[in-house]
Amino acid sequence: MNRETSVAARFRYEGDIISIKPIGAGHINKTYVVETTRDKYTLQLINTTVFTNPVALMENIYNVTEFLKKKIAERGGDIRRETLSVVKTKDNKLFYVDSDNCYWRSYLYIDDVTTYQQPKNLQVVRDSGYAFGDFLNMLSDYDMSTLHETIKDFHNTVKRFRDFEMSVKRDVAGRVSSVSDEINFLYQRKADCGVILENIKSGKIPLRVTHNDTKLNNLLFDNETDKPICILDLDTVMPGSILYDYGDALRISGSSAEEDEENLDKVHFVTDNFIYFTKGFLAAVKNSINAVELSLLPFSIKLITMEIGMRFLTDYLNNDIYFAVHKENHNLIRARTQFKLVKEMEGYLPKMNEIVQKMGSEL
Ligand code: GN1
Ligand code: MG
Repeated sequence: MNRETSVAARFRYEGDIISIKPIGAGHINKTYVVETTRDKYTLQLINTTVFTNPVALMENIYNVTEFLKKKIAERGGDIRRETLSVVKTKDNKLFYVDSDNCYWRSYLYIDDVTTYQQPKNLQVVRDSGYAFGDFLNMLSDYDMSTLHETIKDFHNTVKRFRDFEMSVKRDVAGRVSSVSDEINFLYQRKADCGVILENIKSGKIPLRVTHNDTKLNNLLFDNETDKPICILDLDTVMPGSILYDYGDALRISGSSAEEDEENLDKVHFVTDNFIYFTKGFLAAVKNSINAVELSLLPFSIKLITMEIGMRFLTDYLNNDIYFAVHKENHNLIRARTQFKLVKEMEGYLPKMNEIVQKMGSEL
């Protein structure tokens, strides 16, 4: 019996296991789909280098998904398809720890769905804006004091900058001299890092329960309706700003190319996508967003794109120890696409601010 098969046997699955196949495009956890004679399940190996407290992590996910199920049931939705459902182990635990001290978890598999690495049209962009906003609404009355912080300072851009500076100083992989343009690019924008944090500190931006990893491919689209039905990857659901969710989503949904496109001539920030996503997002959060949040929407796209680019560059300098890499210079390639987007966003910022102000006045 191979490793995954013996792990799968520990979970409360209906029927006999037929196959276990790797799926997914995440950079952190390893994911498999398990097919049995009766059903399908997702089996995941939790990356405990990244999530150092998998017990707290699973507690968060279980509590949040149970909460979401209640909300979904109240509005007449399908609780098996509209949120993740944790499948417990045979001894009633939220995870299984194997003999190598690796942590595994499982969910019901949601079938007949599609994920997009890139939005295929403007309707998908708008619908995803609504879906991420709706997720924030559903969790707006979740007691955030009960959430564990699964990764400390996850969107603390100032701290991320310090980590970046440290990686430049240490230069463990001897790569610093070859990326001086990218390093300077970030130094020139150091002052941006504290903007959202300062507004949170002064109370102008409220903390809310946020997703914190709103990549388009974390959204499942129903094959029948082509509408988003479920948000995945709840590992980083924590107190945060809605600007993180909005900005991170447009980092991907606003780009003309994939995150690791090597030809930078193909990488552009698409302003139509910005408009459609924002329309969808604001339709969902119009009753809760405040004026400061609204005014910082365009800036947040730039800031989060810069932050993730900075994390890719930092990992490149640290010898690729955090994000899974699949080719040479993968993290550097990813960093460069992010910086290309940041540059274009900067050119569009005045216009984007104008558009958002207009949309805000029409809410
Ligand atoms: C990681 O897990 P995945 O691949 O959806 C990362 C995000 C980054 C993203 C960049 C826990 O997301 O923060 O934005 O890669 N997740 C974690 O693509 O670090
Ligand atoms: Mg993730």
